[in-house]
Amino acid sequence: MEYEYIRLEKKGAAAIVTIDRPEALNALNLDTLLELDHCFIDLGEDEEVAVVILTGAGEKSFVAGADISHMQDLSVIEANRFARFGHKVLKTIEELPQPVIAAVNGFALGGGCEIAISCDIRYAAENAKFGQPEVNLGVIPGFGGTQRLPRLIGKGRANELLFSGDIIDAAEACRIGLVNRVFPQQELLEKCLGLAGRIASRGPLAVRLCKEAVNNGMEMDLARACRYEADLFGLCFASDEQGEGMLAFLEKRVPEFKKK
Ligand code: CO8
Repeated sequence: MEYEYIRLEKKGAAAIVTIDRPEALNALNLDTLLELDHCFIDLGEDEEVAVVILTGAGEKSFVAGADISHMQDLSVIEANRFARFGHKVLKTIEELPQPVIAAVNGFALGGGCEIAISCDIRYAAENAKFGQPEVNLGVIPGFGGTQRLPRLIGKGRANELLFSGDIIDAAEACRIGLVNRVFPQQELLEKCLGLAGRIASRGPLAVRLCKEAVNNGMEMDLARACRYEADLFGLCFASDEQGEGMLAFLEKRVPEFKKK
């Protein structure tokens, strides 16, 4: 499929998806969401891709939210449908078999903050800004902000951002656990690619099972989640990967993992 609002590029084992609507600070309209959905479904099937990096075009904005001009005249039914489709796309990203790193290179507001939160790891540029300003528009977040944000940073801190619509800088976002690390803008992609490279060199099945264990386990009570982890741990022993990883350790060499 030819994309109009996103770009897909591959660098080694990493795929870089860039949301590319700089004229609207990369705001998410329906077509952009449709393209993201299609692209991430394809990437999930792509055995050559070990890690995906999601970023925005330019140096000013990651994603400045859902497209307000698209939402302005929606009916109740259409708004509900738009929000549901947004949820579907973010779920596709969240449940992608491979890890997804958000390279937050500027504004991550509203739907932009929500799409970053649907990724597994967030690295931010020093100029990045985060917030859920929907209450300024007379609406609530519709792409999971009231749900994923409190799960990520805790209810009290999430409520403060959600009720006030305050915008916070990258350092504050890092302090409250909304982003993992902050880098100068020029280093952001390189740092994300560095992390992607380290992840890609590890046991590919083990990395995927870690993601499944964390995501699914967090929806269970601790006892069930630990049993689930034990099941996945056992599953590792059905793969060549565990044999090679442990043998390499005992032979004091770097393991040579096959692609998934
Ligand atoms: N939607 C559409 N266009 C946008 C958006 C947006 N979210 N953000 C920026 N733009 C456009 C501007 O309209 C402007 O276009 P033009 O040049 O044609 O006037 C262009 O991008 C540049 O923006 P600014 O001139 O405003 O740039 P500034 O540097 O002055 O300001 C800001 C940057 C602070 C990011 C400012 O643009 C802003 O406040 N944007 C809106 C941020 C926002 O409120 N985001 C949340 C949107 S709501 C949302 O995401 C809900 C998600 C769930 C939806 C559920 C479905 C029903």
